[in-house]
Amino acid sequence: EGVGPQEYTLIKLKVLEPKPAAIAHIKEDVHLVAATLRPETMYGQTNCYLHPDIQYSVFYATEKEDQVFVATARSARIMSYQGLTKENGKVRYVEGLEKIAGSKLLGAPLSAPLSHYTKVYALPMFTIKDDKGTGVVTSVPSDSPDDYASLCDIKKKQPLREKYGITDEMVLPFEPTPIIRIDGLGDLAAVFMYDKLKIQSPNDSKNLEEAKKEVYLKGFYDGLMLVGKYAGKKTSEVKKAIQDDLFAEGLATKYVE
Ligand code: A2H
Repeated sequence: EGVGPQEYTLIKLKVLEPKPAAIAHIKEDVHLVAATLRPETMYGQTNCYLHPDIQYSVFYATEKEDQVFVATARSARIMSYQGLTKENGKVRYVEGLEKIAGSKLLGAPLSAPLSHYTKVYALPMFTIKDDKGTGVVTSVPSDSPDDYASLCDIKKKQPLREKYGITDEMVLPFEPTPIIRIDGLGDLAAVFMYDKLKIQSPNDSKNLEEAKKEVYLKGFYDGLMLVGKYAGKKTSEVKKAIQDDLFAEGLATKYVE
């Protein structure tokens, strides 16, 4: 980390109806854009995370400005230098929405590319950093201990759901999907390590670090795809192909920072 440029895949999670009140008037398709290093895990998306207290920007994307993206202002500026907005180096915001707190977008129904759930929801995550990626993190609890820890937390805490207007239907039906098999860690590697280390909270950073070390390294190279077009192949072999498929269908775009 911190050494040279990091290349991410930006996954476009389209906001479905009913849209949150603050963005309901927007005519163009609105997408939460999540930065991931693991496009091959997108089959396992169960939700998307926003930090309730981070300020996001709502801005026009593409040459034609026929789409709207939601991401931090910092990442929007970077995107504008990578051909993702109409004018190089310029971000045009949707009027009045240069800044909006993540909390105002929580509970939004979303379409998550490749997920087996046809509709997922925007949920709160408190460990999101505002200076990395887009500040939007798509959640794959089968293969990310951080994502699983936050999902468990929201499932456990009814008052937390209530505080952010999250209904039970937006959380309780969603379970980690077996998408990648890892030798010694099974088909739900993040869940396996979470249980093994008896992790109780998204703030248990020491144990989460250990869980991530195990899951990420093995998952990145030697994971066996269990689902989708490339089932039976290794994660390291299919990452690029899955990324290209997402690009070709307009469901993702490249982002470097
Ligand atoms: B990854 P790196 Cl299944 N704050 O995507 C906190 N975490 C963030 C973030 C932010 N602002 N922006 C992106 N991320 C997460 C999938 C995934 C990811 C899996 C397994 C490992 C993994 C599903 N979430 O990342 O510090 C995103 O989660 C392993 C590191 O730039 C993104 O990829 O290396 C990853 O962290 C980028 O972290």
